[in-house]
Amino acid sequence: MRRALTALLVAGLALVLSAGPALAHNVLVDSSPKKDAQVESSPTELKLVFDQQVQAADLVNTVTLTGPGGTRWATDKPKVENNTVTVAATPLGPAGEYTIAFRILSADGHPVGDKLSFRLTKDGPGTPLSGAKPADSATPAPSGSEAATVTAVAGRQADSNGGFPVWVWFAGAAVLLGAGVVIALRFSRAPNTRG
Ligand SMILES: [Cu+2]
Repeated sequence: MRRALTALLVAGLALVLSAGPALAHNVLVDSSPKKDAQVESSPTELKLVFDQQVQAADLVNTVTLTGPGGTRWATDKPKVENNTVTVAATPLGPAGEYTIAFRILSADGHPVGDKLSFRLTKDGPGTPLSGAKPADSATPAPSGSEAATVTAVAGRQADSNGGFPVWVWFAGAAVLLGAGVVIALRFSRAPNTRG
């Protein structure tokens, strides 16, 4: 019985430890355009490279592009390949700062989001998404608030769909381990009480 108890403890420990490496969030390690890069012409695709595999999750994975004055620029659905997320982009417009905002499903099952900017140094031929208006104009920007709502909704979805929080793993492991110990003790004591 002591052997069984030991095996159980080892199994429980292994469960907790094996979950360990996967608990780290993905971190952005490279991109194209690079962070704070100056580009003369519009990139045809935006690329984000992470330190770990990105999970293919259409509901969570989003990449948006915001241009000068808060204009929104069309980006395609993100494509996930191992550690890399790419999105096709339309030609950009006025020179200025463009910000890539992303949200991806991390290897550990958590949504991870961040943003980075690059600078377009020459005007491009593109136009922003139809209906998009500068967010800093005097009139409220419907596209901006819509986008904010979409992001908030996506965030909420991501929170509810984004895998188990860390504490669930630990709580689950603790409960399993505790139940196992109780059962093991009960079995190991049974012969003594009878005899
Ligand atoms: Cu996490």
